[in-house]
Amino acid sequence: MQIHWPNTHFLLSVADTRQFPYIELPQIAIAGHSNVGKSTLLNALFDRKGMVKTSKKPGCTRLLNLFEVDKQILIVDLPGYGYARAPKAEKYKWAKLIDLYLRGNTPPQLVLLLLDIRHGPKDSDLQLIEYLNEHGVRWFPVATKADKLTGNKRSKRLAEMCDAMGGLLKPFPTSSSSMRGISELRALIIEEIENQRAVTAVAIQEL
Ligand SMILES: Nc1nc2c(ncn2[C@@H]2O[C@H](COP(=O)(O)OP(=O)(O)OP(=O)(O)O)[C@@H](O)[C@H]2O)c(=O)[nH]1
Ligand SMILES: [Mg+2]
Repeated sequence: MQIHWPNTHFLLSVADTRQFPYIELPQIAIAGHSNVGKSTLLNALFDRKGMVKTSKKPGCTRLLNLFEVDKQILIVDLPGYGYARAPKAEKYKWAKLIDLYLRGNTPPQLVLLLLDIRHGPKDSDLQLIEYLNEHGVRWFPVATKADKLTGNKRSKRLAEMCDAMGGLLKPFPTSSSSMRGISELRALIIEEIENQRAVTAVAIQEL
């Protein structure tokens, strides 16, 4: 079944978590290294080319960008980390913003961790995974730019990436160029939200 999200709107950009609005919607955050393809993947998910600003130069997204999908989901595009040429003060500011957001009053239900299929997880990705595990934030790996590898190489790389991240979660391959895996990723997000809703309903019944 093809899932589409025709009613997607950009809500606002937030430079400081204190500006984060109170919105009672399940929230999915998109995290990853600078230039991994976060904004491009969002445009593919939303099926709207220019909605999220993309760039050939790394370090383009420096704010939390909020999008509302079908009045059902809040998607937060996080600033990319690990851009080697960024000034130290800037890197610190990004890390602080992500930290305050993930541990704040409005944490996401799931973080989609995007990894370039050509490079696999870098140290900065592994650090984020450790941070998410320590703080009990659910995450799921998504491999981007799957069009850059073919057949066997792609499967082998996905298995290697899985091993490098502890062997439990196999990255979900996507390509914003060929649209491979995009509809399936929408389905995965919806399934995650429905499962979480069911868990919450049971927990409320048991109170
Ligand atoms: N071949 C290919 N290129 C892609 C794909 N997704 C993104 N790119 C390219 O990768 C570059 C970076 O994409 P962005 O979406 O701006 O990356 P980002 O992760 O949002 O980067 P920051 O905002 O700097 O953190 C651009 O040149 C994109 O065209 C893909 O699926 N396949
Ligand atoms: Mg971006």
